[in-house]
Order: sequence, then structure tokens, then C-alpha cells
Amino acid sequence: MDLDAITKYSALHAKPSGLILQYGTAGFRTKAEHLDHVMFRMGLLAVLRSKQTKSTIGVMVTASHNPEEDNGVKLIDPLGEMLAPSWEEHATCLANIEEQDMQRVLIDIGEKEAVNFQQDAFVVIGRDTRPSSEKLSQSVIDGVTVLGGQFHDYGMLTTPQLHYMVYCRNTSDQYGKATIEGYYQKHSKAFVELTKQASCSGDENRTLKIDCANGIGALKLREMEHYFSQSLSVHLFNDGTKGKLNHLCGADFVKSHQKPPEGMEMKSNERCCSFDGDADRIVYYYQDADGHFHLIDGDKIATLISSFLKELLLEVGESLSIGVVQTAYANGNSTRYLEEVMKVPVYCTKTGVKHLHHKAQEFDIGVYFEANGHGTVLFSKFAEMKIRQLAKELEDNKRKAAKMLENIFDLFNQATGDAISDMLVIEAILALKGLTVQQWDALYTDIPNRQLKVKVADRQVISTTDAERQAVTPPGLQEAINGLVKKYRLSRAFVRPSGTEDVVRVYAEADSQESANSLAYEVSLAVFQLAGGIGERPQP
Ligand code: G16
Repeated sequence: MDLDAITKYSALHAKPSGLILQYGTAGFRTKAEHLDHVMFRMGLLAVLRSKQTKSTIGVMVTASHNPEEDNGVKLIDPLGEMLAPSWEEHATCLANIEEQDMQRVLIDIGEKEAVNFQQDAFVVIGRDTRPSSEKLSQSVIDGVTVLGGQFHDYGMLTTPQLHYMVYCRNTSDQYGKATIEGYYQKHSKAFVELTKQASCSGDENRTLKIDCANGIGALKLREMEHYFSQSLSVHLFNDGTKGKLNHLCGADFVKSHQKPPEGMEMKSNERCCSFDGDADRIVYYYQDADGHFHLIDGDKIATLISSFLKELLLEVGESLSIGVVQTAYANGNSTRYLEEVMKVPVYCTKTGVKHLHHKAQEFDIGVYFEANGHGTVLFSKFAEMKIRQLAKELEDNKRKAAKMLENIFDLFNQATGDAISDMLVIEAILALKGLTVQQWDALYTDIPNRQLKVKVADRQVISTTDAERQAVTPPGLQEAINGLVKKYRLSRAFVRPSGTEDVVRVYAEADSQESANSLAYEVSLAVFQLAGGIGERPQP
């Protein structure tokens, strides 16, 4: 390790004094102008992680659903997963130390993690379309090279595409080819194969309107669409040619405001969906003949997918275990439907794909989706082997079902939730089952709900337990929430500090939209009063 070079380069990526940042739900996120030093230091850390694991590590420069002015960075572990928790601690430590402590901390991490400094290191880098991303990804490259790491810069990619690249590279391309064409070909082939089996394929309904949040999803879909256009035609809106990233559009906007994005031409009963800024989330929706907006969120996506998988398993006569993983934001009626009607075990974890992903790995087939539309389906090695074997050995209808399972396995991104691959799976299932978006929506009715954000001086004063459903601190907050919840029928509410934005999130459900709105407002007020609210008081 050339300590002098590190000191010299580190000074070129100086940390603003007094700035403290935390590796949050999906890495570091804040205003882009505060992130240069963090990027450089994450380049250093990625090299250490790569040396330790003897694997390729990914560094993605994105702030996903956050406003365009923000940016962020996260590291991707060898199997395309989120960074291991002990390394998140190193990341936070490294991001916050002063320049003069840099050498000591790097050596400390090296010793604690038994890093062999002679080992080669390889890092792959991707970035979203934010104006700040190119320069920030250059700072990552500076960090990688000063520690002697090799790198490949993929340039602009969706976040799930970089996860895919990391996974491919560390499995010697067995999972797929670690190129953008490799990604397009693998997913499109599985999708086209699947939809060939649908009786209504080629019908004029196989058109989908997609709001791309003015982000990377538009660029990548344009490159990819000709690979699958024989089975689906996509009509892109908010493709970044005019509007601002995530502004009044995208999956986060649609889910939290429960209304259509701006810039989308919706006709009644047309199937539409929204990606977020880095294309790792998707929600569907439509407007009925009376002009009412209907949101089909991650919970309903999980329900559609798990019911289809169950049907296929029944058809092939195989009893692989299926589990569904949700978070506290899952609508109460989705959990009830999955457990009571579909008889699928459901588990609740803390917010953040990293938590859901690990729980989902406990099943042969683990379906995980956050209500905000972030999710995928994981297949165990045993399930993959079994499915491939059945697809070869079975006959007639059973073979057809096993083939579908095999294509679905190939279509789901096994590294992380992926809006493009999820969209193709959903479109295939709707085509295969001949379901309209309205029929899908009618599986169950959501309990009316509302999400709000509250600004507080320090959101870390709120700590939670029970998969974030109960507040432990500040004192009195949970009691206040309990008292408010009792005032409404079929109600539930919780609060938690966001790990991506400087806000406290409030979620409430109740028997009517008015009650859900009113409960969310009252809980917001309690947060404002008891947790040090700043700025404007919450308004009803
Ligand atoms: C990220 C995470 C998601 C999480 C979301 C909101 O999404 O990947 O798992 O649900 O942040 O997290 P929080 O409520 O802590 O702010 P994205 O799409 O922004 O990367």
C-alpha cells in the first residue's frame, strides 16, 4: 500500500469539515456536492473488499428515487448482493474520519478483515443519469487506482444491471455474460420463450406504457426493446428528454402520492407502470372509466407472482417451499390474502432490500417485495437444479409448466430487485393467464393508507424494534401512536427514520381514506412534537 500516494490523493478529495454521514438503507445519500470524498473513499474500500473476498466488487453511483440534486453510492458484494453489515460499519467509519487518520483506518480495516494487500483487486463501476454522477464516479476510480486496484467502468447502467454484472463476473459467466448485451439477451430470451406459450400473445393488448422517471431506465429500455418487441411493445414516457429526474414522476412519486405521474397520457383501463430513477423499483396502475386511479404496488406484484409460481409447482407436482417476505409497509390486506387465501407463509423484515433478500434466501423459492415496488424472486441452488431437471424429464403439460418455471428463473434478476426484469415477468404472467390489469387489481382490496414525511433536527432520535413496527425512542412516542391508532377502525400506524432521506417516515392504515389521512396527520404531529420537529408543522 503506497501510503504517501493515498495521503496525496485524499487531499484532492477533501472531506468538508464537520460532515457526518451514515451508510444507510442503500449506501450513502445526500446532496451531491458533499459526496466527493465519500466516493474516493468508497473506491478505496471496494479495493479492500475485493482483496479480502478475492472477487469483483461493484460500486454504483446513484441516489435512486431521491431528487436530482442528491447523489449516493453503494458497494455491491460478490454475489451481486448488498454489502455485508460489518463492512457497512467500515464504510461509515472511513467516510467520516479526518484526513490525518486515513492511513491508520485503512490499516485497521485491513487487519480486522485479514486483507492480503498483495492480492489483486477488481472493481466494476456504474452510474445513473444525474448530472453529478460522471464526476463522482471518476472520484471512485481515483480511490480504486490509488490502492492499486484494476477496474472496469460500465458508464451509465441501471443499478440492477450493475448487480447483475458483479454476479456474472464472480460466477465465471455461468449466470450470464457480464456485458450489457449479455443482460439484454438473457432476459429477453427467457421472456420471449415464456410468452410464446400464451394464447393471446401478439394481441393488441400487449402494449405497455412506462413512466421512466426521467432516468436511466428509458435509455436502457430503448437499447433493449428490439430484443423483445415481438412479444411486447413498450411506449416510454418521462424519458429524460425534457423533465427532471424523479420530479412529479417515477415509482416513488406514484406510490407515495397515489396518483399518476405527470407527463403520461393515460386512457381509461390502460395498463401503465412507473420505474424509479435507477430502475430498481416498479409499480403498476390504471385509471378506470370513471377516472379513478388504481395503484398496483409491490404487494400486489408479490401476490400475482407467488400465485402463479404456486400454480406451476402444483402442475409439475413438486413441493418446493415458497415464502413471501414483506416489510411493515405491506398493506394489511395483502398479508391476509397471502396467508389466508393463498396459504403462503409471510415474513416481515426491516425496510431495505438487504434485509428482505437474506430472509428470502431461506426458502427454495423466496418472493420478496417492498410495497414501494422493490423486489425479486430468489431460487435456491436446489430449486434451480430441480426445475431444470423437470423441464427435461417431464412430458406434455407438466413439461410445459416446468419449462415456464425454468424461464421465470432465468428472467428474475437473482442479485437484486430489477424493474426491467420484474416488468417482463409481470407482462408474461398477465399474458399467460389472460388477465387484465383490472382482474389483477381485484385479487384483494387495499386497506386505505397514507404515507407522510416529517422533518426533525436529528432523525436518529427515533429508534425502532419489531421490524420497525414499534418506536423505542423517544420516550412517549409509541404510547402516543397507540392512543391515536385506537381512535380509528381497522387501523395501524408506525414511524421510522428514513435511511435514504433526511426525514422521518410515517405510515398509517384505516378503514377509510379520510381516516388513514387523519391518522397519518395526527401521528406526524406527535413525531413533530416528541422527536424535535423542525420547519413547518405538519398540516392536516
Ligand atoms: C432504497 C432501498 C429500499 C428502500 C428505500 C427507502 O430504495 O433500496 O429497500 O425501501 O430506499 O428506504 P428508506 O425508507 O429507508 O428511505 P431506492 O429505490 O431509493 O434505492
